[in-house]
Amino acid sequence: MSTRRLHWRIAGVLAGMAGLATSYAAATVLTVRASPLVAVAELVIKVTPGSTAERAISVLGHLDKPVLLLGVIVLLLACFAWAGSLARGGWWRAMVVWVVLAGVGLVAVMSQRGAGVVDVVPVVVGLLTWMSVHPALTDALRRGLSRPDLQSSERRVFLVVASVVSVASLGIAVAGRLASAGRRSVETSRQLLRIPGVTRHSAPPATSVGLEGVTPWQTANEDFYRIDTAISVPAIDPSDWKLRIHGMVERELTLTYSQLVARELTESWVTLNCVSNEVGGDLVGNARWSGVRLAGLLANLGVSDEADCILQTSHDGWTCATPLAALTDDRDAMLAVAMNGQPLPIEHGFPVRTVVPGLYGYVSATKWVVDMKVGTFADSVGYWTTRGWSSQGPVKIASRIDVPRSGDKVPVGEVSFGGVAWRQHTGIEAVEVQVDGGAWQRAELAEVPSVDTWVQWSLTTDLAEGDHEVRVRAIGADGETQTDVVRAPAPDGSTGLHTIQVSAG
Ligand SMILES: Nc1nc2c(c(=O)[nH]1)N[C@H]1C(S)=C(S)[C@@H](COP(=O)(O)O)O[C@H]1N2
Ligand SMILES: [Mo]
Repeated sequence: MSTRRLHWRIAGVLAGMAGLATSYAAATVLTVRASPLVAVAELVIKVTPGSTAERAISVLGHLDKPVLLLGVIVLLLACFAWAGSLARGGWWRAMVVWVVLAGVGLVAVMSQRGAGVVDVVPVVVGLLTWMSVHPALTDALRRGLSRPDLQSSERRVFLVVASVVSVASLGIAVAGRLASAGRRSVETSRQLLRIPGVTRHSAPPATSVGLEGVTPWQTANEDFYRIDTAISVPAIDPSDWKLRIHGMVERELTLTYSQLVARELTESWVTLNCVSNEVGGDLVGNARWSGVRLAGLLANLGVSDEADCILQTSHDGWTCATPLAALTDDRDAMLAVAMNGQPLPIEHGFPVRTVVPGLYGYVSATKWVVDMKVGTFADSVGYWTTRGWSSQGPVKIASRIDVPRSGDKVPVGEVSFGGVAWRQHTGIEAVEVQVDGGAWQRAELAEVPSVDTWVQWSLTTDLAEGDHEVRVRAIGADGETQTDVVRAPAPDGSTGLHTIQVSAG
């Protein structure tokens, strides 16, 4: 191989490594996950047939993951070198390789459980690095293309650029690692944390209607929807956490984490949902929360009779105003410290968040909560309320068809439909299903431990051959029937009936 060819390959490899370094730094600073590279390795595991994976594990023992990661890296280096030599024939040839590699990375990160928009950022950062660093590296080489060999000045420029890129990549990777050291140490203390009184409970069997395809009644932490305005999630060590409760109270209270968890813990199943959820959407989840009831905490503070809300502030400056009544009545509004028997995941508010049954998250469920100011709605305005959302956010009655999926083909004859319905803190009395505008048929309901959770429903009905439209509606324990009037999520929650199309044949 001529030294020139080698130069082109080295340029590809260095550009590739630079992209890996910046995407690693972005991932470690912005997300709670490993870099896209690790996501690719995990994707390989996912798509490997079970028997092959088992054989690999039995041959390699516990080294299976490092070996796999190494394999991915070697393969990538080969791709980088290949992109480098392709660039000789025109810069766009290499671009195709970079874009395809980024596409693989994108598929990998999005196939991770609970992946969101932030997980895309490291992939984009890596791609932009490839697309900008690679031409910079090959600039000097390209000028020498028409001659049999590089001039010494071109060689020098290439070496300088290559060194700068190498050092900068290493520096960026190390800086990312240092910048995220705080969060990694918080994650370590989270994993070591044992909170007395927090128990692990799986869903009571009676909560399931036993129909495959219906969303599990209990949502696993990894599958729980996530909504927040944090670009980089706050990492707060429990030993640094404090909550100040002040405002229209006779006695202010500042609580440390150990003082909080030393109080009596309450555990309850609560379904949380987002006001942005569209009809039929999945921004809703049900977990068992452990925490300290706010009613008990507030009872000792001498809250003023004139107060009607609490303005909550999170560590990252997000705010919401919550009606005082919902925090002091008989419901289990709490400062939650655990979710499904585990200390709160960092992205769900570690170490402490608020959970209020019956209210949308945007007016109640403050993650990383650090401040509560007792006051009035007249002078307390939360983050979303200044952006066109209503100041009050009670959860609206809703229902959803999970199975079959819209567009599915189903057999002629008996077909089972199933899904979930919710009306937190009021409860669901009945769920009804309508086929092709016919009579409303009552579905069967599973059992629920309280009125604060969603309930699974199922209904088996006969379908004739052909296309059908199926709708669902819920009826609350207060007699309210879910409206078919279609309204968008803003300003206080969507309405309308979830409707699907199936074809029997
Ligand atoms: N600190 C903080 N807390 C927040 C938010 C936020 O942006 N920042 N979003 C709220 C909204 S709109 C919802 S729906 C819930 C979502 O909680 P989850 O991400 O644990 O599901 O958190 C609420 N708490
Ligand atoms: Mo939300």
